[in-house]
Amino acid sequence: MTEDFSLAPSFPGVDGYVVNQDNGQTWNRVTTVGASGSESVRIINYTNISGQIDDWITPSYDLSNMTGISLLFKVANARRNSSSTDQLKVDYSLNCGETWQPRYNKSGAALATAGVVSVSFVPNATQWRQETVSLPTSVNLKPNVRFRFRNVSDRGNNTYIDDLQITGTLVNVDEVDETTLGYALYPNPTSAASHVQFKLNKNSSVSLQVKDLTGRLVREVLNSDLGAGVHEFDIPTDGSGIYLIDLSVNGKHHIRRLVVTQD
Ligand SMILES: [Ca+2]
Ligand SMILES: [Ca+2]
Repeated sequence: MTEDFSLAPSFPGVDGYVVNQDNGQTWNRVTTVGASGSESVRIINYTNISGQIDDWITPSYDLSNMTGISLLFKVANARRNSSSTDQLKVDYSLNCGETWQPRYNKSGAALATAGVVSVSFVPNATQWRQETVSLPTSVNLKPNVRFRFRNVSDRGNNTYIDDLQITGTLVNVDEVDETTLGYALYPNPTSAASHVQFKLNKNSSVSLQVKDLTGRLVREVLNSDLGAGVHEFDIPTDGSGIYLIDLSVNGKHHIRRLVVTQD
């Protein structure tokens, strides 16, 4: 998904909002300049009040089918003078903004893309910088992720944001099913019996088979219809070696390797 702010409803977004404590300068969508097209999001620090904090809380994004997630955006900023320290921070929240985790924080020369500009800054095409903010694995597969763009003004010069993008690896349906399934195999490695646990959200046709590495059936533990809920089965030992524990739910196979070490 990419947001180029070309359409008016894109900012602050359907369930996004702006926090502007002093009711003065704050984040706004502009239609006069952008890294893409002629639209972007801007805060005018040039006439802002030093120390003021303004937040844009983005809409919530459904990342329940994505892993290895990064937030990308383009930024443009100039310093009013060589001591200006306007700041841009980006945080994320997995609980609708109850708590925020910091992920990006630049100010002064590190934030600037155009050096020192003594008039109210408007970027040209070469004065945008691509930013890539990688997100931790705790964000993977989360259905409700918000970002907070926080401007802390030093009454320096203007900051612009454009081309907000969330990238990652789309996981296939099987993997999402597997997360729901909560397929656990423990202990592993084991010297004795092992256990399989999983959860069904509806009545399902289930088989549980122990196979060797060539895929040959060693033992069938289960082959029946099971109801919704958590199920647990013992896997008896069949001697030292590596086994494939094949849990099939309604024809979809979920395979784990089990290492057995016996004296
Ligand atoms: Ca403000
Ligand atoms: Ca744009």
